[in-house]
Order: sequence, then C-alpha cells, then structure tokens
Amino acid sequence: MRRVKKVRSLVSSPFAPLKLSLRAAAPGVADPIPTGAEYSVILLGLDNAGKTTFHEQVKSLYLSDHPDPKLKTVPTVGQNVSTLTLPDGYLKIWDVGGQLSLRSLWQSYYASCHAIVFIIDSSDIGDGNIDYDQSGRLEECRLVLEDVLQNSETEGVPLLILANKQDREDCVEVVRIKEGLVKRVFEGEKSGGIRDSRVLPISALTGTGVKEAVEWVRSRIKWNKESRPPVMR
Ligand SMILES: Nc1nc2c(ncn2[C@@H]2O[C@H](COP(=O)(O)OP(=O)(O)O)[C@@H](O)[C@H]2O)c(=O)[nH]1
Ligand SMILES: [Mg+2]
Repeated sequence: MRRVKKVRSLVSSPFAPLKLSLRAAAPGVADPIPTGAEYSVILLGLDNAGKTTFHEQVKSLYLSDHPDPKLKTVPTVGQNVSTLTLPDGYLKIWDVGGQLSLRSLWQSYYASCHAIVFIIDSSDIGDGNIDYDQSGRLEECRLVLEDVLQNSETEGVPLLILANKQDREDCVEVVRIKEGLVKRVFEGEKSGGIRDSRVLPISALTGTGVKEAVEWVRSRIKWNKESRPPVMR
C-alpha cells in the first residue's frame, strides 16, 4: 500500500518521469545521478517559436560530449529534458510542447521551476507593437505571456524573453519587441508583479546569442535562490 502511494506521488510531479526513466534505463547499476544543487528551467512560447531548436543548441554547447544540434525539429508532444552540469550546480532544461492543446500542461511545471525562458518567433508577430498591430501571432503571444506571468506560482521567477529568428530578414528587431510588446505587458495589470527579466535577441538556428541566454539564466537563478532554493539531489 505504501509503495503504491509513493509511485503515485512521483508520477503526479512533472519532474518525475526523468527520474523514473533513468532508473529504468540502468537496472542493477549504481544510481548515475551525482549529488548537488539542481535548478529547473522551462522553455515556453507558442508552437514553432524555436524552443526545441534552442534546446538543441544549448545541449550542443553545454553537454560534455557536445552532440551535434538536431536542427530538423518536429513539433514537440510531451517534453524533451536535459541536465547540464555547470560549476554552480545542475541545470535541468524542460522543453515542453507549445501547441494550444498542450499549454494547459505548462502550469504543472511552474511551482518547481527556477527560471522561465519565453521564446518568441520575431518573424511572426506583425510589426511587434500591440497598440497598432493585431496581425501575425502577436496577440496570441501577448495573451500566452500574460497568462504565464499571472499565475501565482510563477511569481518572482526570473523571466528571460528571447526574440528568436533574428537571422531572418523579415524579423522584428529586439528593441521594437521590447517597447511594443514586453514593456506593455509588464506595465499592464497582468504583469504578475516584480521579477528579474530581460529580453535578448537570438537565432536558435545559427546559435547566435544562445550562450548569453544560458549565462543570464545561470546568474539570475543564483541571485534568486533564497526565494526559490535549488533541489538538492
Ligand atoms: N530562421 C530561423 N528559423 C528557426 C529558428 N529557430 C527555429 N527555427 C525554425 O522554426 C521551426 C520551429 O522550430 P522548433 O524549434 O521546432 O519550434 P518549437 O515548436 O518552439 O519547439 C523549425 O523549422 C526551425 O528550423 C531561428 O533562429 N531562425
Ligand atoms: Mg518543440
């Protein structure tokens, strides 16, 4: 009876499947997970924003075997997870599906995450200004971002907004995204209060800006560790 309860509580946590699969992958072998402080980062944003491509570049830069990034992505159903080993602890990256039908699953990650990376397709948001432009997916992007910020479980969690696809000629540049979308969301009623935040330009496809993004997250989760302590494993 006690055993059944334990399994159920592990499964109810979104962070449980990896633990279960790691153990299942190596039966009889000593636990491969070393001990240390572990921080979780979730990658959010509309489908097609570039979350999985960004995740692939992060893995290529930070995993010890530097795998080639798989840039031919397919829509993410479920989640892709990786754990980076950094000098100050483990950084676990959760790349979750961004399709409308999957967005309701995001909130199960909020309470346990230490940072949120919200990725925007800068070539699919009209002119990037919510005051004047309702075309592209700008409005959808605004609503989704507000929804994330408004959730009480994301309160105070550092937020990095990545203006992705900056390699494309038809992209909206980062200053316009800051002024036209991000600033307005932050100044609005649905900003969810004070938090550390930053907007950075990247190209997940070419890898430009990916390192800066990870470094920002690293520094901010450390600063915020009194409010959101790491999980010791
Ligand atoms: N030009 C360009 N295309 C990108 C970039 N990042 C992602 N893409 C493309 O956008 C599409 C969706 O990317 P994906 O990572 O699967 O998005 P996800 O749904 O957010 O995980 C793919 O065709 C990618 O090659 C980028 O920085 N520049
Ligand atoms: Mg994806």
